[in-house]
Amino acid sequence: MNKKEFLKRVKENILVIDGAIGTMLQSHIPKGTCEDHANLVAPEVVIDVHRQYADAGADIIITNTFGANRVKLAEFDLQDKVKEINTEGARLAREGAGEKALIAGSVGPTGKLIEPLGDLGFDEAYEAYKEQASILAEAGVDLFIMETFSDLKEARVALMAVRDSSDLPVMISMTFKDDFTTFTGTDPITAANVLSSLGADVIGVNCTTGPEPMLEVLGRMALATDKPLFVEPNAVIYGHGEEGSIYHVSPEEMARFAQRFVDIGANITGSCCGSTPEHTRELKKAVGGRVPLARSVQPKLRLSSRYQTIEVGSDQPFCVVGERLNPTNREDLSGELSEGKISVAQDDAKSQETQGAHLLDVNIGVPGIDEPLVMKKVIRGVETASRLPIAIDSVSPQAVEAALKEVSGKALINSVTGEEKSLNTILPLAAKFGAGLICLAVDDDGIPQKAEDRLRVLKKIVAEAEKYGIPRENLICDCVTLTVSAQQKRAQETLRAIELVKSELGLPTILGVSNISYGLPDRTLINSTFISMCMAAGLDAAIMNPGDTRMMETVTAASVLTVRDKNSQEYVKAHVKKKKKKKKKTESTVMVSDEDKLIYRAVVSGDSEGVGGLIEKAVNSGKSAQGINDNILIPAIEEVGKKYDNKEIFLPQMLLSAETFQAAFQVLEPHFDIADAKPMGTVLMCTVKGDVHDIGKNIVGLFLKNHGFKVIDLGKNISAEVILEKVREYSADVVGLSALMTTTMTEMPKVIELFKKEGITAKVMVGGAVVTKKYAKEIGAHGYAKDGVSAVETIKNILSLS
Ligand code: B12
Repeated sequence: MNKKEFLKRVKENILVIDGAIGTMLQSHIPKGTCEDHANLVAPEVVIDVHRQYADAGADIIITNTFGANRVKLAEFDLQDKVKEINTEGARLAREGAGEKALIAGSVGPTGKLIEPLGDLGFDEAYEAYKEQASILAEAGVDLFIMETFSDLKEARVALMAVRDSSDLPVMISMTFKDDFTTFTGTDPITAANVLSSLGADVIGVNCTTGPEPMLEVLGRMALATDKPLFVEPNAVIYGHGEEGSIYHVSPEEMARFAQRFVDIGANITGSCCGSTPEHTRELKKAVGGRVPLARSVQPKLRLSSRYQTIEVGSDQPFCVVGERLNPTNREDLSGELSEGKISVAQDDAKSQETQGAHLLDVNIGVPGIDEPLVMKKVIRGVETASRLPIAIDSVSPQAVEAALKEVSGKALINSVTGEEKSLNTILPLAAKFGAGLICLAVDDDGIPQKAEDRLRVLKKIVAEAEKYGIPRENLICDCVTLTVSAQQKRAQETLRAIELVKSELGLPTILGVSNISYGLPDRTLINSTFISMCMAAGLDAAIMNPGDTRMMETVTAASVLTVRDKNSQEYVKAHVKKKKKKKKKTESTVMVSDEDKLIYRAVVSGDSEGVGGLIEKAVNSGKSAQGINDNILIPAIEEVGKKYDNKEIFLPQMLLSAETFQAAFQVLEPHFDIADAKPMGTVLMCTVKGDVHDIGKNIVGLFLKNHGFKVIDLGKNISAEVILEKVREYSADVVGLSALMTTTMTEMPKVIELFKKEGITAKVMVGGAVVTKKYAKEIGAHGYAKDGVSAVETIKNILSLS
C-alpha cells in the first residue's frame, strides 16, 4: 500500500490490529518446529485464525511469519524454507482476511544478539531481514509490522533492512518491562527517537506487560516523536500481584484501556499474547472509527545512546561534547590505539561522563591504523564504559560508516564540509543511518574569513542535505574557530557567524573552542572567556575538555546568564557538589595492589580482552589462583550485580562483565591446586532449564574436580529429561543442580520428582544464589552448599566419604 495513503488513514481513524495467533496454532505445529512452519503444514488452520480476526473487525491482519527470517528458522533447520514460509504466510493472511483488512508482513527478532553482546554481525542480520522483507513485499503484503524488539541495536538494523527492501509503510515496536525500559536498558523516548530517525512510519510498544505500564510507555514515546503510535498489550500477565499467579485481561478491560491509549495519542491498538478474536471485537467496538488525537512535537536535534536521549538547541541546557578521546598529542591513547587496544579510550569515556559531558566525541586518527576496524572496537568499548551518545569524528568515510553500523543509538557525525567530496560521501551516510550531522563552514576554497561567507557555505550544505532527505532538525552548524594570536579580529567573525546562523538558518550551533587560544599563554583563560562570549551569541554546544574546571565553571555560570539554566538550578547543584567534594575523604580500598584493582576493574567494566594478560601477570607474581578467584573475581562480579540492581548498568554491560569473568577464569583454571586425584565418584553438573547463569556452577565443578571427583559438565539451560538421560548414560553418583533465579529454582523439584519416578538412585545436590538450605530440604534434595568449598564437604557427606 502506498505510504501516503496508509498514513492518511492512520491519522484519520483509529485502526485495530488482530491479536495472538500462537495459542490457536499450537496444537497443529509438529513437535520441535516453530509456529511459522504451520504456513506449510497446516495452512487451513492459519487461514481460519486470520478469518476469525478479520470477522471480529481487525483492520490489520498480521502474517504468520514473525520468526521466518533465515537466522531464526535455522534454529529449526528450516533455513531453506524462508521463501515458501513467507510467501505462504502472505497468501494465507490474504485468503483469511479477504478484502476486509490490510495485510501486514510480520518481521520479528532473530533470537540472537547483535555483536558484541552476541555473535550476529550487522551485515548478516541486515541481509537476513532484507531477504525476508523482500519476499513478503513480493508476495503482496500491504505494509510491514515489526514487533517485540528488546535490543535497540537489532531493531535498528532490522528496520533499516525492511525500510530498504520496498516503499511499503513500516510499523515497528519494542517491548518494555514494568519499569519502562527494554531488557537491554532502552527507554521509550530513546526507542522512539532512534526508530523515528531511521524512517519508521508508525512506532509502538507490544508484549511483555499488560496494558497498565504501556500507558506510561506510550505517553513517553509521544514526547519524542509525532509519528503515529501503536500499542499491543498482553492479555495474560504472569506474576501479577503475587509470584506465580496468572492474570487474564478480559476483552472488556482491554477495550477500556484501548480508549485510554487513544486519549493519550495512540493511532492503532491491538493486543498481544493470550488475546483472542473476542478482544479484537471489543477493541473495535470501543475505539474503531474514533478520530486520533492530533499530536505535534517540536523538531529538535535529539541524539541517543542505547540508554538515553539528549536534546540540543537554544531552549536546552548547553551541550558539552567531550573532546578527550582524540589521539592528537596523547601518547597514551595513540600508543594503545595503534596496538588495537581500548582501555585508555574507555577510561576517557568514563571520566568525561563523570565530569559532566553530555556527548562523547570519538576521534581515533592515528596514522597507519586500520581506521574502520579500530573505530568499531573503540565504539564498542566506549558504549560499554559510558551511557552517553557518541559524536563520530573522522575524515575517513569508511570509518564513519563502520561507526554508524556499530553505534546502538542515534549518533552525531562530526562532520560534513562544503567540499564536493565530503558532501558526496557523508550526506548519503547521514541519510541512510538517520544520524545527526555537524555542518562545518569550510569548502573547497578553505575556511572563509568573513562571517557572511561562512554562512553562505553552511547554506549550501543545508540545501544539499535537504536533497538527500536529511531533516533540518538533524543538522547543527559549526562556524569554525581560528586562532587569535595571529589575527585578533578572527574571534569577532566567529561570533558574528553564530548570530547569522541563528537568525538566518534557525539551526543550532556547535564549536570546537580551544583553537582560539593557540600560541597564547594561560590558554584556558582565553578559552573560557571566549566560550562565554559565544554562548551570549547563541552557541548551543562546544567540543571541549570537561575535565577543565575553569571551562566547565564558565559554562555553568554563562548558562545562568543566558537563561539556559532555568532558575539557576544546575548552578546551585554544581556549587553544592563542589562543597561536598572538598569535604569527602579519599576512600579506602579493599584491593591489595594496583594489579588486583586492574583485574577487578576489568571485570566490572567488561574488558574481556585485557583481563587474561592481567591474570597471567598476577599468577606469575606468585598469587594463588584461589585467592584471585575469591578476593578479586567474585567480589567484582558481585559489584556488577549491585550496579545492575541500582540500574547503573543494564543487561549488555552485565553480559560483557560475565564474559570477562569467564575469560579470566579460563586463564586461572589450570593454576588451581589439584588435590591427590583418587576416583571419588562421578558428578554431573548443570544449570537448570530456563537459566543461563553458569559462572557459579563452573566454579563448583572445578572445586569438585580438584578434589578428585570425575565431573561431567552438562552446561546450562538443561531440562529434567536431558538430566535423566545423562545420569543413566554416565551412571553418575551425584547430580549438582544450579539455579540463580527464583523463576528457575522451581525446576529443581521437577528433577527430583522425575528421578523418583524413574527409580534413579543418584543423589541430588543443589546450589546457586537464590537456593537456601531450607529450600533444599523442602524439595527433598540430598544436599545443599553455598559455595565451592562447602560443596566438597557436602558431597563427601552425601556419599559418606568423610
Ligand atoms: C553475571 C550475571 C548474568 C550473566 C550470566 C552469564 C553467565 N555465563 O553466567 C547474564 C548477563 C547472561 C545474565 C542474564 C540474566 N540475568 Co543475571 N546475573 C548475573 C549476576 C550479576 C552474577 C551472577 C554470578 O555469576 N555470580 C557469581 C557466582 C560465583 O555466584 P553464584 O552463581 O551464586 O555461585 C556460587 C554459589 O551460589 C554456589 N553455587 C552456584 N551453583 C551451584 C550449584 C551447586 C550444586 C552448588 C552446591 C553450589 C552452587 O557456588 C558458587 C560459587 O561460590 C547476578 C547478580 C548477583 N549478584 O548474583 C545476576 C542475576 C542472577 N541475574 C538476574 C536476572 C533477572 C537475569 C536476567 C533475567 C536479566 C534480564 N533481565 O534479562 C537474565 C537471565 C537469562 C536467563 N534465562 O538465565 C537476577 C536474578 C533475580 C532473581 N532473584 O530471580 C540477578 C540476581 C540480578 C538481579 N538482581 O536482578 N545474568
